[in-house]
Amino acid sequence: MKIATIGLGYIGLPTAVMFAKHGQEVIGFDTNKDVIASLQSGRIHIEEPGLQDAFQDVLARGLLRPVSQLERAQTFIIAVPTPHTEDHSCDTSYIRQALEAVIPFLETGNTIILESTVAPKTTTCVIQPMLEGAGFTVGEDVYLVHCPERVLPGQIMMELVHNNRIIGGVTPACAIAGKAVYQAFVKGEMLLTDASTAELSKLMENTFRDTNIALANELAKLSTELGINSLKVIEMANKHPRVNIHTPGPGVGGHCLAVDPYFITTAVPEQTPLIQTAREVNSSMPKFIADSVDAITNSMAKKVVILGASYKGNVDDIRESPALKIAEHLQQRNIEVHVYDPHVACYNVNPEKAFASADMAIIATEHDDFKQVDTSLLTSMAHMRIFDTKNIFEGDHEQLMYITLGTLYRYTNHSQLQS
Ligand code: SAJ
Repeated sequence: MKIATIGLGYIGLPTAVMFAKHGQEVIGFDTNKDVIASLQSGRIHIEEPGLQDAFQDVLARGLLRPVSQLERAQTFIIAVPTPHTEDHSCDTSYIRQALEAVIPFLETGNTIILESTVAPKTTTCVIQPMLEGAGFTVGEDVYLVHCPERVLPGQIMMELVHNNRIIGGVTPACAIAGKAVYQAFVKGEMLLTDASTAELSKLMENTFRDTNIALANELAKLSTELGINSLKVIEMANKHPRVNIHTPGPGVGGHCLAVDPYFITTAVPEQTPLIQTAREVNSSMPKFIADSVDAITNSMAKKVVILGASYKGNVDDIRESPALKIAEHLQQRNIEVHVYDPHVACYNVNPEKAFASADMAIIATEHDDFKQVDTSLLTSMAHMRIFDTKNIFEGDHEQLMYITLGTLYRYTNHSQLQS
């Protein structure tokens, strides 16, 4: 089978590699010429464990060709970004452009798969009319499927193979065509359904997580006011066999949890008060962290080092990162802020400079690198304080003031956090 993947980002590239690794002829297309040039020279442009080696192998064997000009293929997989517009609704411009690029190469019998996360009904109300406008009858001439990606950055290569896969066909024949494509490597269950159910299932998975994290973040705030350790509360409550409260933190970032719930709320605003409130709670966390810095230091902090720029641990992705929002809040208070992140090139600054004379270090991202901090860096600080919003620090120092979201109440007067 010849497969063309359109969009070679965090999802499209690993997907292309995986098909090639399983013996399919794959072309990878991207409109970004720098990405194609880098891939053609053998270098991937994103950080993902295991991807570079797998990519080099299929490139060398001629199974995957990065191209800047599309060609005919049997299957076209669209994995381009679906950013949110100013009002947070789903911006379909990249998927529409991708489909326009595909249409001239389409032939009877081809399968078009949309992997990008989209608002409910996008496949049938946006994509299907474009194909029909080009003269194809979906379900007869060509097969249209929404097959949302569900992999977790950091373990994409494993999850692509082993996760269950939702295969949403516009017609039952489309779903069967989609299954035939993914059975090249998917070992998880393949769940055949219609396209709209697939779209909303994907959105609700991330909305479930976002809402649960909002509950944990609200718990962290209310426990700080009550003088109770929220992390201990979660530990206790989660011993119940049917309870799984997620973990509080500096907010929710990335291009999934912080974005997908809005695709639902903007589609049906009247019916989504809970989802909207959860988003507000999570979006309030960077300011809560900045307020906490003021409360802990009696608004005396002049310099703060933020450990981590990416939205989660051990990845280089800074999209919607709460760490960078904390930095903005602190800067607005005239605090000198240094963001240090060894995983993100533009924040891989000199740690000595970042720590020197700092009044506090905030662990905002759970990189393994931050489980320990060199004693020389700690002792170079003006005040040896670590505010560990991720509860990962394993080091110690007799002069260290170590604060988590669970123990924050010991270091603050709650009235300072009520703004
Ligand atoms: N976070 C918390 N507390 C938690 C868990 C996460 O504050 O208990 C924060 C993280 O720090 C991060 C954000 O939430 O800022 C999102 O992280 P994540 O690890 O939950 O998820 P993503 O965005 O990297 O990946 C999610 C996954 N979705 C689910 O687990 C339902 C992944 O499977 C999806 O493929 C991905 O979204 C996507 O592309 O939609």
